[in-house]
Amino acid sequence: MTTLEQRLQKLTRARLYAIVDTGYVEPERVPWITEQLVLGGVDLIQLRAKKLPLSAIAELGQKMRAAIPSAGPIFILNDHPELVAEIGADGIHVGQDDLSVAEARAQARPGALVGKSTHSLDQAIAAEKEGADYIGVGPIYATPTKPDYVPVGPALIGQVRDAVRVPQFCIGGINEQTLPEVLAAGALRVVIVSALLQSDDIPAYCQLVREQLKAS
Ligand code: TZP
Ligand code: MG
Repeated sequence: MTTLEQRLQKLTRARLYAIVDTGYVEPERVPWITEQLVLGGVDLIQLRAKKLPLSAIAELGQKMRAAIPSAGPIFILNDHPELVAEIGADGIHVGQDDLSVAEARAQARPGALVGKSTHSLDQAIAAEKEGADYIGVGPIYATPTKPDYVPVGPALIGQVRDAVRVPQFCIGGINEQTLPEVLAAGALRVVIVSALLQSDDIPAYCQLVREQLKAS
């Protein structure tokens, strides 16, 4: 059994977070993409399926669980805490307009991690106070993956790092070209979505990014 404590330890060491977003990946390809991310050595993998019915999300989640070794990456589900137990996810991720951290924790299985998206310094501080185990901070740059959001810019990274103790994952428009600026701004941990999912060689791309993260 993986406990919350063990998951939190893994989370503290984590640097690279990948999201399997069904806006980029057809459901049939989700298991293969997940295997590629595991091979690449990412630390967290999230399932983000904004437009699929709950039954399809549950099915995809179970397939992803089967592809992610329990000693491997942390497996997070976006948005549906009530499915966390059924798919065997390690945690749940909620946004500003979703359930509170406490509600998400209560609905997910015991020991589940809860992450929360934040888009400003105030939201980052509030998410930590609310009890989030980690926060996402972004979008750092404009991104087609979340087109309606105004980018916060890299300057927010250092402000959040100074104000918040929970792990901060910077997200939005991050790729091998923008990563140096993100790291220079003080980021320790990043989420990469489209650049990873659209790469021709996902394990090699993970390796490249992990080397950049390690060198910082
Ligand atoms: N939340 C803030 S930005 C973002 C999410 C889910 C999308 C990031 O995607 P990409 O493709 O890495 O810019
Ligand atoms: Mg959400």
